[in-house]
Amino acid sequence: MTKSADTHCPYCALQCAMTLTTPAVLTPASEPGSVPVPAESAALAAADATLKAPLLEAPLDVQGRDFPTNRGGLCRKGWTSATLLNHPGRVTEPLLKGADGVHRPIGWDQALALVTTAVKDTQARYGKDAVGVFGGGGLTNEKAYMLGKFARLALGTSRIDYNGRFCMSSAAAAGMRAFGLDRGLPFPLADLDAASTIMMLGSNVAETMPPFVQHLQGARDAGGLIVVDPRRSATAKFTADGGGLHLQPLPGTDLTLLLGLSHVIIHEGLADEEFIAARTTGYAAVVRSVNAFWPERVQSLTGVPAELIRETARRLADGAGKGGSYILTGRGVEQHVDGTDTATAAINLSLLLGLPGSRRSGYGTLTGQGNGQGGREHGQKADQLPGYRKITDPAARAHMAGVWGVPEETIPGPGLPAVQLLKSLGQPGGVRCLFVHASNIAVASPDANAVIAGLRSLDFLVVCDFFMSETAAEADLILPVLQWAEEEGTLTNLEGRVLRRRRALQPPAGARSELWIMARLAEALGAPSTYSEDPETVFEELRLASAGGHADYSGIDYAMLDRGEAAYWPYPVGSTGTPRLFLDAFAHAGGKAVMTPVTPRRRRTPAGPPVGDATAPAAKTMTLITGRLLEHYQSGAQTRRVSELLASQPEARLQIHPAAAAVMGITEGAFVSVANERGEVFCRAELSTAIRPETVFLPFHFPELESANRLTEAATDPISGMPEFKFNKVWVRAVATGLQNSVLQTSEAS
Ligand SMILES: Nc1nc2c(c(=O)[nH]1)N[C@H]1C(S)=C(S)[C@@H](COP(=O)(O)OP(=O)(O)OC[C@H]3O[C@@H](n4cnc5c(=O)[nH]c(N)nc54)[C@H](O)[C@@H]3O)O[C@H]1N2
Ligand SMILES: Nc1nc2c(c(=O)[nH]1)N[C@H]1C(S)=C(S)[C@@H](COP(=O)(O)OP(=O)(O)OC[C@H]3O[C@@H](n4cnc5c(=O)[nH]c(N)nc54)[C@H](O)[C@@H]3O)O[C@H]1N2
Ligand SMILES: [Mo]
Repeated sequence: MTKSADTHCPYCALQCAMTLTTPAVLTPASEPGSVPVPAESAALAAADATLKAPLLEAPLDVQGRDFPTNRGGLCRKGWTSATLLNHPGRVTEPLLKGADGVHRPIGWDQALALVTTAVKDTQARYGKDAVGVFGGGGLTNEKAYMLGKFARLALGTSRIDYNGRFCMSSAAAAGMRAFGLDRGLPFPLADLDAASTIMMLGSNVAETMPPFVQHLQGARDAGGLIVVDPRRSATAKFTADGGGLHLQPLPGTDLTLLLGLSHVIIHEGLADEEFIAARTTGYAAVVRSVNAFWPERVQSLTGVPAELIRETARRLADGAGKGGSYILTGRGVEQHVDGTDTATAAINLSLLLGLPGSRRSGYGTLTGQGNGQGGREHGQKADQLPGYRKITDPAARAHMAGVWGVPEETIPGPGLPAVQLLKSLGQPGGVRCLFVHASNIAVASPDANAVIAGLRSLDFLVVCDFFMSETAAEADLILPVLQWAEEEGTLTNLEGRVLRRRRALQPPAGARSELWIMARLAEALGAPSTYSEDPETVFEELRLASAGGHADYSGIDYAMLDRGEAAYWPYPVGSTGTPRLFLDAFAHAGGKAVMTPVTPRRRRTPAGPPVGDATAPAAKTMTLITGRLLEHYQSGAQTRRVSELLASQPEARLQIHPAAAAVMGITEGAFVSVANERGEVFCRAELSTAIRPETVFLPFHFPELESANRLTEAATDPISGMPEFKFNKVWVRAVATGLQNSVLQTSEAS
């Protein structure tokens, strides 16, 4: 009998549907119960008894499954995802770091006792807030919800935030400001299929969500695909044959460009005045704010030709009157110190055109991580309680105190956003004991050298992971957890649709679910309220907790998700969910969208004098942008362990224009140094006319000497706390052959 399990990909927010099967060449998968269950896994064995499908055996085959977002398609990361389930490098026992710096296995009882002691000692000496928690947008809704509860009630700390701060926070803040609600796409992805015009700003879906591209095909064929990116990215190239447009601005000038587009819309009489009058406020102020941004001026500030700006504006207006127009933003425009204002300018433009709240047009932002959407709704943010409630709102606090059965004053106030939290590590008054769940902050955080120093200055670092990530390598204690195909739960995809993750495999004997870990620790710490280790029970609690909030899941249950019903939040009890938001009203009191005027601020000053070898024959200050390659996921903790992906992209390469490279004597494949006051990266150069000549690009998937985040600044957007990942000044130079050899030796030794 062929056994299979329907689930979704472990990686990005597209959450492609897939089916897992045990390859036929293997002996048939054993029935539940016949898998030897170690005594310590009693809880898991009990959970097995309730499994509806028999468990499979690794290795697993992965097949794409038909679903509205991926329509059977998967990318290379998805196809190879199951190879990590029984990877030899997997951490399968708690590991304690000895005085010699070597991690050695210990039992779970001892591990949990050590954590409990570390928490109690730290808090007795330095107060509750000296214990911190760093979460991740890859956690299921159940785990993200429980992590927020565990931090606030069991640890009693306000110091919890997560990697979504690096990812979605600016677009989320802009969405809240304009619409009163933040759901990445306020419409089903398949709505894009019929659109005439789609403008994508700072989003390279052809590499970051390959199956997404099929939804762009219609607009592309109609000549209506417009990509805004300082690089001729794979997505920008896709526009070419269809007669679409590629706007290639200077990095960090999108806000100005968007004001220019709004200027054309207003001055050419292309604005949807009826919509503006009926459904928005703030129009007059926006008109005033864009007056000074006529196309020729914007050309001089952004490098985008005035005629191209006019043409783009006209195509957006034209598309709105035909099959529909969509404006979509990605990390390229959001990961800036003015990311919230830039996303706001994109929303203002879309409101001028009357796109949001229409059935065939819209604005959206492309959520990134697997549960980037759900992970930002249920309380692992410093300022948030479940259901996308504000932790400072007395009514929200009273509601959660009721659900949790605790006095309201037990719930701490707001904590610190991620970058500030990381800056506080080991500092006086800062965090001294840190829990990390589902983030590789040593590689993925801005100013990574400073973050690594912060991690090393902690009294106690606990990392929950299934691999020895660069962050886990710094930990005093590593707790091995379950991978996607070994756990039950839910995730909320980029459309705000809640999906089921299903268990297909027995986890390795020594690994534990994070719900189990939190439940045991809460018990040991004498925490108030309850901490179930059963995902469905936790989801039932999350339903109550989210009821009445923005992200209301109260009408959703596992049974309906298992039947394949499409559940888009808000989904209050008695409703049928909300595939399309804002059709009748926006979420602000009064129902109108709020247009907030925004204007560019002065960028920070460039990097100082050259660092490193100042005697290099030719060196040049350039703008560094960072981002993604198709083959690797985020910090690379997972995909660098997939041999096929690593073979195809084994190392970081600096993308640089041949004209700029020539000035510095850099040839294809040459070894280069990329440096600024924060750090230095050594890698090979990849010459490409696809990038602007004053700009260089580095992927951030690689560690140590190739780690792009050694160069990024921990400067943040004042509203969202989002760091500046895509506009940093660096000094680029060729590295002499002798030095190259010594750098390579150091890197091999480390
Ligand atoms: N292969 C792969 N796929 C992924 C991920 C991954 O790590 N690898 N991660 C997932 C996650 S969490 C996320 S958030 C998404 C991110 O998905 P994307 O937003 O598509 O990813 P990035 O590569 O970070 O940035 C997109 C583009 O922004 C451009 N850019 C840089 N600076 C600027 C600028 O100033 N202005 C403009 N207009 N563009 C700029 C870059 O050149 C790049 O092509 O991908 C998800 N999917
Ligand atoms: N320079 C630069 N830096 C960036 C970005 C950029 O564009 N440029 N993008 C930023 C963005 S958008 C993001 S989202 C971040 C992401 O960067 P990270 O937060 O580092 O994300 P991952 O690499 O996915 O790290 C997840 C870690 O958790 C583990 N893990 C996976 N699932 C689970 C789970 O369920 N439980 C536990 N406990 N562990 C799990 C994985 O093995 C891995 O070690 O990077 C940010 N950093
Ligand atoms: Mo992200």
